[in-house]
Amino acid sequence: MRYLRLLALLLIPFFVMGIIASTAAATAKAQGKASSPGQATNRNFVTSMSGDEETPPVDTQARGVAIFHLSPDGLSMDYKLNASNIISVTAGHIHIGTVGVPGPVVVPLVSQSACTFRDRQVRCEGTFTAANFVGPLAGHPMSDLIAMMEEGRAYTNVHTTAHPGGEIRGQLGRGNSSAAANKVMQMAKMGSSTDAKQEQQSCGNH
Ligand SMILES: [Cu+2]
Repeated sequence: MRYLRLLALLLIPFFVMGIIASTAAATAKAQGKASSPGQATNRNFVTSMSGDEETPPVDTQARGVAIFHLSPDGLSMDYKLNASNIISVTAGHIHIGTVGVPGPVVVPLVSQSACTFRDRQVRCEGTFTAANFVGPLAGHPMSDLIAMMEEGRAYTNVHTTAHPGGEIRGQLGRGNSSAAANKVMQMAKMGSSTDAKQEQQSCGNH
């Protein structure tokens, strides 16, 4: 329960964005049906990060969440990344790699301009496009990243001075997204009844 409470605290700032995102996603979904059936249907990606998912696993109390929302035109991605119980954060990324497999960095998420660092916490917020892709994704379109995120071939992580290879990690993917999204919804129920109602409605659309 302590972990859940911590997660709830981490997640509360995401709810507003989540509601906007789910509304936008529902709208886009409705529009997408009529116009372009080949369009990606997943517009929201959520993952929770812990030391257990790192390779090799890291024994740490640090936890984090990352939420991504694809723009209606499919070209840019808004994200939020929060982590707590963490010190000396050096970097945070989207990497390519399936569960249990480390892989190359493709999108940097943590920077001085995108993040605020304080009191064992880091909070980041930003937007990226395909122009920000690095490593093996450089020069590729956003749709390639979406495919990787949907197919469980991408993860987020946060690096620290103590764990340069990554202290916490969370796999992105359909299974993980819905598991994490369910957690978000549970937190929403605990945190605010209004938020919970809206979250539940949007969850019913999936
Ligand atoms: Cu990384």
